[in-house]
Amino acid sequence: ATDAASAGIPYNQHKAGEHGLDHGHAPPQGESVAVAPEAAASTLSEQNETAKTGQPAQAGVNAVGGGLDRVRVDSGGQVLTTNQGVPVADNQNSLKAGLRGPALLKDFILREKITHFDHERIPERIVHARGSGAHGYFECYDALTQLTCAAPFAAKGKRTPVFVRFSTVAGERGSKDTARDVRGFAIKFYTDQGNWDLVGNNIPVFFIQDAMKFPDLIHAVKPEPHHGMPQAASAHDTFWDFMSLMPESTHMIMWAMSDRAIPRSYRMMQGFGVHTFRFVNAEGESVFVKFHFSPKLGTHSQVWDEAVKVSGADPDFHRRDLWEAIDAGEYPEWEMGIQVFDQAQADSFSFDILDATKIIPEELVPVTPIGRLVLDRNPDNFFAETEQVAFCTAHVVPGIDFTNDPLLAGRIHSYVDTQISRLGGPNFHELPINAPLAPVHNNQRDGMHRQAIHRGRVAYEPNSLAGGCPFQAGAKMGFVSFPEPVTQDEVRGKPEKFAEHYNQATLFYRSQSEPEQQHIIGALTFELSKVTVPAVRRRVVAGLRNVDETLAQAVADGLGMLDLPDPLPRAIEPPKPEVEVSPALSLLARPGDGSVRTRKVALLVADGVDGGQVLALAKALIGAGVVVRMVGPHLGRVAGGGTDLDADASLDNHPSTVFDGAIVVDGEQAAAALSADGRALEFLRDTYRHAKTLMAVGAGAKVLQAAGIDTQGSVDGLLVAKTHGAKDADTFCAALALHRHFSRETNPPQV
Ligand code: HDD
Repeated sequence: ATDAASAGIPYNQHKAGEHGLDHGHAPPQGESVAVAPEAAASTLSEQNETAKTGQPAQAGVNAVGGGLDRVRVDSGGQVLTTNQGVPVADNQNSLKAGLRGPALLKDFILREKITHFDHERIPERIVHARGSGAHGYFECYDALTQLTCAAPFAAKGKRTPVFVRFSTVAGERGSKDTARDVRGFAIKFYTDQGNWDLVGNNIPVFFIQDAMKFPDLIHAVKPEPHHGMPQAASAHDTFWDFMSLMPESTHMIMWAMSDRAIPRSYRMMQGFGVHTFRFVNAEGESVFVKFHFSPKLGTHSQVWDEAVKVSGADPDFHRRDLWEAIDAGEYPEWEMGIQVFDQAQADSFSFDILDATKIIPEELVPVTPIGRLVLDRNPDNFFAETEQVAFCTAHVVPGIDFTNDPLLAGRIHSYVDTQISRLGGPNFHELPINAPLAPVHNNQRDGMHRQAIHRGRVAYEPNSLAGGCPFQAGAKMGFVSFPEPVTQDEVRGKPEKFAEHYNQATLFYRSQSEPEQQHIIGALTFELSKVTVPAVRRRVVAGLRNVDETLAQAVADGLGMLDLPDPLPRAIEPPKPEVEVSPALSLLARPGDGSVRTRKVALLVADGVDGGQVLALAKALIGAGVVVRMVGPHLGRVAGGGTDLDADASLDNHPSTVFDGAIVVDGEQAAAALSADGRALEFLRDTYRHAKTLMAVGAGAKVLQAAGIDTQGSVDGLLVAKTHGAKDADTFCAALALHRHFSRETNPPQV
């Protein structure tokens, strides 16, 4: 070997061949190759997507980018090095005593590489482990200085950079996106007065009233400890056992069993701060405030059967959806709104505003729009940003303050605490994604992984040796807690109004549309059907009787219960609720802006399809902002009667569940081929069953018929045209904009 080396011959002449070095596929040694920026930045599918929605991604336009630039690493044109910056000559082979001899301990290059790899993983979040994030900004509509001195609301048009992370709660880091679960909606505002974290959910209430019960709640919903099942699911005994014994969870259960818990997209769900917070203005005056975020695209959900199937077809469904939309320049946007009320109003409500299991109906306190939240940049690196971002409810800024909500109190402790073990020490605020844009000056020192290099010999205050710096900001500039008077005895207990658990569960259920109510019944029936202990099922149904008798009866019927259990005893006589029905609680209240942008549509193709028709439809749909895929029996060329097509998805790799609608165009031969293909039939059946828009042109209708779909009658969202017309795409888009056609649903499904 030594001879070969000195003669300039590679140690293993065949190794290079394996790596393709002699096929011209690999970059030359010792140099870099220029990579086009698009190729470096995007995956093929993203480029494809971008091309399809017709808008290029805007690169790097984000204010937080400035702060992060300092730590961004771009290896283009750079030589490979160790962590000490030593250039590495050979990244293929470890150092050995002879080609077939033992590896050497002194191979610091191998050891550094393996050691680092061995420690790549950090503990996942104890809850909300699975999530996806993006950068953006909040833009204030008008100054809110009369209500708050918080920096984001200081001036009309003011923009504050944000990082937002969406998540599921129960599943582990690698679990599916489409589990039935609450979604986290956590926003880090990098304000010029420091970071404000609003750590909310897509549901405005919570399961429990007091942080004391949080570990119990999470232990009940997480996989059962003896066998570690089920993953990312609440449909199991321990969850429902706990729920049935905690009547305060009833309201939240209604939301969690509704379509809210299976959103179509993170971009199509609401966000809520959940707790009552305080706004405090420069004069020290305070009002109560609840935070709301409403998506511009409207609130839309999946149906359960679809969510189950998507979890197999694309476990990253929501992550991909968010990434691709932002990458395509289709920036998701929410309108931020507030409910503002004072102490006198709070005292007058039949419920307690410190109780996180209660909403304040919009009929009592309307939501006032105050700005917009826009996400316009994907992270550069998932781990560095989305995984390491640390949201803490304790992070508030002057102008925002807490209330005495006992759930919030526990949270103020928990989030900072959890980051210390998750991110390895108390300096997690120095990680670039967590570092405020506002300067940080204090006398906290040292700890694991300290980045800042503090100068001088003074690390205490008061001091004279450093001129008294850093000095106290004082009440004019600094954070001052709202001086809420406290006069009572220390007790463990709850206020009286906390004992009423059913009024708002009833309000929620009765405010849903008929299909939404059916979905809640279906979800409860499904979840409880997975519960193996009959007494637990009965106890849940007993609780439901306090919500709505027809709901309880329908669930009992679905579970094959012969008789209804007695209703659970109530702790107090329910007060008369202020509001009996609140239309705002239905998802249908927010249909969105009527646009079909970023909706995904499949054009089913096979040899013999009318290629000209496919292209005309595709062009018109893309023009409307739809993301179009040609789905064939296989990828690649499809004979299209003079206009050949290039199928960019297959019936195997893109089942119907990843689309919002489907079209089968004309072409006898193609229709025959698709009618004989079980995958195509399943595709259409699922599209129909999941209440999505479905169109057939000419012979395409035969494929629908072969799938058992009646094309004769008039069915919502089922469009059948004898011949292709110029208006087809418009008709399809009008139906697509409605998202779903629930009038088609039957129990059990007929298709
Ligand atoms: Fe929590 C994470 C939302 C109650 C303790 N929570 C976490 C995240 C969200 C929420 C969105 C993920 C943040 C991210 O993306 O990194 N949590 C809520 C909401 C609650 C709530 C809306 C009720 C209104 N949480 C709650 C309580 C406690 C916690 C009562 C404990 C007493 N939550 C945590 C935590 C987590 C967390 C253990 C896990 C990872 C993390 O904080 O950073 O501290």
